Amino acid sequence: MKEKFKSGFVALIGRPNVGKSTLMNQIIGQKIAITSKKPQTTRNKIQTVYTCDEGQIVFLDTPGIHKAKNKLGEYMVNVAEKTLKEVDLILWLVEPDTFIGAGEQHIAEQLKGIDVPVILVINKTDTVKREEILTFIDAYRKIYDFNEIIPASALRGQNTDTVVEEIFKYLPEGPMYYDEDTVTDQPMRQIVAELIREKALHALNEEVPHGIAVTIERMKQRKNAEIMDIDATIVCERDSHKGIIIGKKGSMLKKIGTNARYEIEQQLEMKVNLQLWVKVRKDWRDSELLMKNYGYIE
Ligand code: GDP
Ligand code: MG
Ligand code: K
Repeated sequence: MKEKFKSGFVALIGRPNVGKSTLMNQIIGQKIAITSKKPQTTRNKIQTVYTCDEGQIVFLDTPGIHKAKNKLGEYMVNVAEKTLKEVDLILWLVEPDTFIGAGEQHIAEQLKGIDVPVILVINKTDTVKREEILTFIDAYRKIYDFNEIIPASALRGQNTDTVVEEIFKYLPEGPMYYDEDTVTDQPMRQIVAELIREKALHALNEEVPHGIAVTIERMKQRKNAEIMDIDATIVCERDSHKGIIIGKKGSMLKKIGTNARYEIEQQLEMKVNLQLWVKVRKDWRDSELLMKNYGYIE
């Protein structure tokens, strides 16, 4: 007899850059959450949905839990903390290391007050020696009584199927929250904006770190044609940043646009005509009003 359908919400937590988005993309098999070498790439709570015969997992890609430095930081911490209490399971990603920093200790302390199963994934095990992995497991065992500890490589897809299996072990019987074709509840516009932001972060150097946002002014398919016209604006904090983003004779903006267009075309499966603009909004990260405009506050 077939077992009952299981379902639930899983919060992905962990320090910026540990590979949360990569793991989610690997499991879902499609690029939704953007990834980059720079920390704090994911600003929004992105829901991705994994459905199979056994059930359905709704992932919440929570921004990193860290100390807030400004309004945007505060918002991200709040989202993360609230999410933890409402989910069916917490999936905590860490780097393979025996040194457990104050940040991890802080998370472990927080988890002790929450009555939700916690699975620890020690990610990036492709970067360490096999025999070292046990020492990392032992170190993490000491700070929290995890339900499971799984070494994995999100990048290489090693043990990511085990992660999925173990999650199902802890999920309750439940309904199908989303139909089986759904992989995200993020509107396509937002995915497009995030892809452009990702390409900008990749192309720009440290001089323009996280002070950029992307807004989509227009996204419209041409009548009777497989062509999408997109007008988007990269918003930055300083005139000097604007110069860097545009580059010599527009070369940087062109590079960002070309890379973004290529990937948007893959996502939308149609030709894309992308027009990029750059605008300066001073201190937008500290302004609640501007954050509302850019979709970071509901
Ligand atoms: P997030 O901030 O936690 O969402 O981290 P990302 O998913 O954006 O990943 C940050 C960086 O780590 C990217 O450059 C990824 O390619 C890289 N990364 C993620 N998972 C792995 C892994 O298993 N092994 C290695 N070597 N790199 C990884
Ligand atoms: Mg991320
Ligand atoms: K707990």
